[in-house]
Amino acid sequence: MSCIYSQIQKNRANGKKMLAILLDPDKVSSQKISYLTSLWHNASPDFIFVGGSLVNSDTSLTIDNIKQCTNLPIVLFPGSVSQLSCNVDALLFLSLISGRNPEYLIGQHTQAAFSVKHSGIEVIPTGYMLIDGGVVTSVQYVSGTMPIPRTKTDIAVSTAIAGELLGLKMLYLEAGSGAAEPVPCEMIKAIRQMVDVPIIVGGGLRSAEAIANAYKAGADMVVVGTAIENNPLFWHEIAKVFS
Ligand code: 1GP
Repeated sequence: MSCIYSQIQKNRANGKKMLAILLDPDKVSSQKISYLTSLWHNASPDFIFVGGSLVNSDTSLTIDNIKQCTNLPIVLFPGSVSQLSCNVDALLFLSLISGRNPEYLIGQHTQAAFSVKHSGIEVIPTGYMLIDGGVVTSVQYVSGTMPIPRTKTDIAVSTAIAGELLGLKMLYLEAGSGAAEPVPCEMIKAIRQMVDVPIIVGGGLRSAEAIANAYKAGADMVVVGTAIENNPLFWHEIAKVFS
């Protein structure tokens, strides 16, 4: 079963740009989920991502709350094995390929392997690349990895190519949640020219213009978290990009 990945590939082939809203279980109450989803009547995101660098709340409970409000596909975007939940449509099996911490390259994956295999959940092996977003983000601190400098496009492209050669099916270019600056468009563009797998871009996207620029540079999907968490009505801004 690879429904979500097939959908992503199909959308990409049709030139349809995709949007995921990231919900961090620590930051969204059931009331907030209900309010957010109530704004999606005329237009909705393509996917809901659930996860965070460090989550103390019950991820499964958040997923249950989301399911009570919407039928949109839910994709787990876990910061660690403790966030594993099988009641989702797909799992981004993330390998932090920009870093050199074995724990996030293979360690957490080994711990999760049996549970994931037995669950039958759709697994999408994804190369996760942390790019300097102008501030020290939670993912940088928690993963203990150094982001790729914003100006080092050559390193980012080499890393992306290596990820694709290793068989990873998507690349997630991440400036980190709440980043001061999103992933540079020149970097997205340069990676787009050299890899064929779908590219997701997230972190620090706070305006319709920034989202449109990421798409224009070659992102197939963008992920928005903080801007929507802070102001759910930002949704109407985002929707304009698609109208
Ligand atoms: C974080 O890319 C996501 O993993 C979303 O980032 O919270 O900055 O939108 P923001």
